[in-house]
Amino acid sequence: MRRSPVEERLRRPAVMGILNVTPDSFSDGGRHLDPDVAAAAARQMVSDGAAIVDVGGESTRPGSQGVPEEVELRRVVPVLERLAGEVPISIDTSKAEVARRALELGALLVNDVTALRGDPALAGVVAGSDAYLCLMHMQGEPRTMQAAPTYDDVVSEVAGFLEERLAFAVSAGIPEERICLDPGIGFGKKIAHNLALLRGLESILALGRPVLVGLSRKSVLGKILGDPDATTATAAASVGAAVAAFERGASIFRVHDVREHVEALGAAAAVSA
Ligand code: HH2
Repeated sequence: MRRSPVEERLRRPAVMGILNVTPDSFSDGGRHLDPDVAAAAARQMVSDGAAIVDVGGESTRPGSQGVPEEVELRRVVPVLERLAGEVPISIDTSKAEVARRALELGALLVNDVTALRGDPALAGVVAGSDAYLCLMHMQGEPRTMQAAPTYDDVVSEVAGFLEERLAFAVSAGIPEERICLDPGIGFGKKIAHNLALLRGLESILALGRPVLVGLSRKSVLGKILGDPDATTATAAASVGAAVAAFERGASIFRVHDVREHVEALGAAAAVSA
């Protein structure tokens, strides 16, 4: 099958619901460890208006260590089996084998926070399928990324990185029209870096691909609102930031609170139409 471009399948603004099947994710860790509970949560997200549900079996929160492939598979496969053919799925993984199993079970999109740098076999798995791909920017790795993020010019460095990873993915045989790009909010970035990237989203959009943003409940939003020790943020703060990103051109919004984002982005889209 020849898949339509990302922007046709995930029309702007598209909401991607977050389903972490992990004990330790920063916001919803431990809530979806029972596969039946996880599958029910995914179905609810779709009925709340999510265009796709991003299933992940490994936390990438600051300080996290990563988990072996068998653990990630054990967490996500039972959920994917329950949702196969029913709920549009994105698999949040950087491991080729996890992506391969998820695609076999009908996943539409591979969301790789390492932008094809984590597992050398992943590009081939995506190229050999008709999946969509999200390439995200991260400075460093989750274990250490928030220790001392530094940039000379964060916007041009992130845009340059994404341009290079896009070219790499295309050279590996993944059609450009199936790829979306993500500045990686909170991944090796201080508050000012995250804000600069959102204000400068135009430079990433100039690469010609739809932009996905993950702002939902991230500590940067809690910090902006005055709590220097925040580790998370409210749905209201998340929605406000998502609408601002939408107005700057973002297309896909990775969120925990699906209904709130669907309504807010729907209203924002109607106003700006
Ligand atoms: N953020 C997280 C995980 N995956 N993928 C993309 N493309 N963009 C993001 O911003 C992004 C992502 C981190 O959030 P979460 O999944 O809620 O937490 P954890 O990594 O602790 O599981």
